Amino acid sequence: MKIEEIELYLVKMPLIHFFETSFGREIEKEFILIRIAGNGMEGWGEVVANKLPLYSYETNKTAWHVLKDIFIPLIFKESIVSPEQFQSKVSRFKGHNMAKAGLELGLWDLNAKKEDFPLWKLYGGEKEEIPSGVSIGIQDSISQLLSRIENFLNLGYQRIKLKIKPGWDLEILKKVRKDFPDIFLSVDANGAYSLKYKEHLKRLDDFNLMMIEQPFPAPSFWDHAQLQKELKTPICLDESITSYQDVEQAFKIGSYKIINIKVGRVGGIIEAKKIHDFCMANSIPVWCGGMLESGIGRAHNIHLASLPNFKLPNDISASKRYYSQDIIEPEVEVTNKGTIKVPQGPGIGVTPVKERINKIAIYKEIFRLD
Ligand code: OSB
Ligand code: MG
Repeated sequence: MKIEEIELYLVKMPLIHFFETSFGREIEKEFILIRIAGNGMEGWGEVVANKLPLYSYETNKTAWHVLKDIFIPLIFKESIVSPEQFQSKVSRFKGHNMAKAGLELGLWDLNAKKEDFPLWKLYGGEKEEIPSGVSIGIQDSISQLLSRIENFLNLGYQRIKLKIKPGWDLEILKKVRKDFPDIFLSVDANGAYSLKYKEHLKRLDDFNLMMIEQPFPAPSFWDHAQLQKELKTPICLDESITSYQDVEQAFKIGSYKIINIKVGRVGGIIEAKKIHDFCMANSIPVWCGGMLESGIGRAHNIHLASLPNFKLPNDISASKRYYSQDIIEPEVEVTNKGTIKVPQGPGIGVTPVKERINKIAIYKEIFRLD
């Protein structure tokens, strides 16, 4: 097989409902799609960077730059075809994990299609359905929050995750627990606190939470370990973990009890699997995080989440929880048991709809083997 063509799309999709975290409110999602063509087949990847460097330092422009000027020319020059070859050539370049992951995902999809295998089989996945949770942003009022929780529970979601920050934490949790005493509940601070809040954060133990995700800014390994020593609620790291090495270092000092794996944040599936395997060997459960992906990125996440140590509900929800119309067919659906079926067709197992992608594209560029 030869890679003949790589196309980048900068696209924009309005969110059905705003999504607010401790770092700000998003009303639309701007991201990059990658189409890789060779031997009459196509693989698709998604870059989960945003317009602004709020979640991490990467932006769509930094990703576009390294893709166009460094990684794509390298693929053509070195005749790279497989994800493994790709990683062996780009690992010397520091950072830019979301850009690397987007290309690697496209190569995985293309290679799996060539083998006529669904991705989950290539990865060693074992589940036919994965448990689905939902991440609920900061709302304008507590009554809006309570009614959103109720709606998602009625749709079957197995776990509710609430975004928190100072001023939107203990009070809302009291009210949520009053109305929903027994649900699987977790919170995500996106780094909104510091160790100065230690005593305040210890009160989270009163709410029977599955975890608190990323209380302190990345990486704060030592600070997280200090909090975990005094907190019964498990700490789950998200932003702090950008590689296998981070997972290993933070394990040694006890910074976490759970890991959220995002392919984009750690630079691809190969790194994600290393993290998965390390955590499995050390009895650390993992789950798959989300970046409000389109159906393409989400389909990739579903295959990854079929691996055996994805033991907790994932931030992978139905297409219509995010967007009025997704860009894949069939769209992602959640069963009334709160699960998502892992696609069985080759590659990502869903079909990107070109007309819809072209409609949401702001800018496109195509690169060819010459
Ligand atoms: O911290 O997990 C996060 C979305 C954007 C940026 C960061 C996060 C999130 C989510 C959404 O929580 C999860 C999803 O895609 O459903
Ligand atoms: Mg998070």
